[in-house]
Amino acid sequence: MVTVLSGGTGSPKLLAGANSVFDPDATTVVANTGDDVALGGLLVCPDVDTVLFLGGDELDRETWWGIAGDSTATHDELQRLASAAGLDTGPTYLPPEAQTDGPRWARWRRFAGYGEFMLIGDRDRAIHLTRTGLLREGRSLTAAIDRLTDALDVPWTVLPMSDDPVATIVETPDGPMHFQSFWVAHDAEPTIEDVQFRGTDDARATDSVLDALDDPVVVGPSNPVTSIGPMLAVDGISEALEETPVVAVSPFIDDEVFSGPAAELMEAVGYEPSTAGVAEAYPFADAFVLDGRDGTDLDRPVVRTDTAMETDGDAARVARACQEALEAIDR
Ligand code: FO1
Ligand code: CA
Repeated sequence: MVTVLSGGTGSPKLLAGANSVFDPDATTVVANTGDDVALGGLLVCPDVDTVLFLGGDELDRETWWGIAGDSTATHDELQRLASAAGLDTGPTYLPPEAQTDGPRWARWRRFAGYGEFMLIGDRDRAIHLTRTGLLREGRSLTAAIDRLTDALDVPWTVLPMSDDPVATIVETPDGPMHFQSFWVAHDAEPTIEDVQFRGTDDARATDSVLDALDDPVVVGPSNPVTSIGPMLAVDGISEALEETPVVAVSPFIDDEVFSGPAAELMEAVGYEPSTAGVAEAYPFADAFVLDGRDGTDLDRPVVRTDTAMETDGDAARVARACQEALEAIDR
């Protein structure tokens, strides 16, 4: 049994080749929901969905989000109508005080305005409609995602980190921005002053997540701040990670990041943007998988391999290194 903590790109890339190493029937993926966004009354869960589409063999592997070959007729028509009607196409992030009414699942991540600042494909939208319908009927996010996992024939168990709403907010000189606003609408350009996880005061890990964290854990090469950070801020998760063997794959080679804004985000919250900083951010990790070119000396066991993942074969190699590192952990 193994549990993989996953954000939107690094860990899904690892999962893409992991099935030859970790039996999918015995693999649970706990996905970040800090990036989730309520758009047009629908809950979009990007990191969960990347894992679902990957597992269901539907993922667009160019972007690592959305469904391959999806059409965009509804999105295009929404944009056309909004601008023809002279409506606000946003993104207009509602202030926190305006986020306490309405359904709890939408809290902290609701946007006003018509049109859509994120491109939602037609088949992708069917996922959001189904998920949101299940939530409106009163099911938990965990239960809704369980239905989608079945529908898409995903080989792993996929769990959201929490059933409670959490939103990653990036503080910038232009004010606080929801992560999707920062990432998609502002192209990750604003200076990052700080990162907050709104909602974590009241967010708890589900029993399913706590059960999954009884098994050995692999933290994929995700962004430690915005992919793994929200999980660590949810009550119960850090505590559970202290108690179980954990191996983490660094998303850096020394101080060179593989992709994305991890370096800027880590600096903003006070970590060195490097493998050493990742080790500091993960005090619960018992071993690390580092790239062969990474010269960082760590105080914990290290397995080195080529951690660049272009193909599923590369991912299988990194998964084998994770397994070797888990075996090296002295229990
Ligand atoms: N990323 C973009 O850069 N532009 C988009 O328009 C966009 C739409 C989108 C729709 C659904 C979805 O699940 C993901 C989407 N993403 C888009 C990716 C998303 O911003 C990222 O996957 C993450 O949240 C980072 O982990
Ligand atoms: Ca541990």
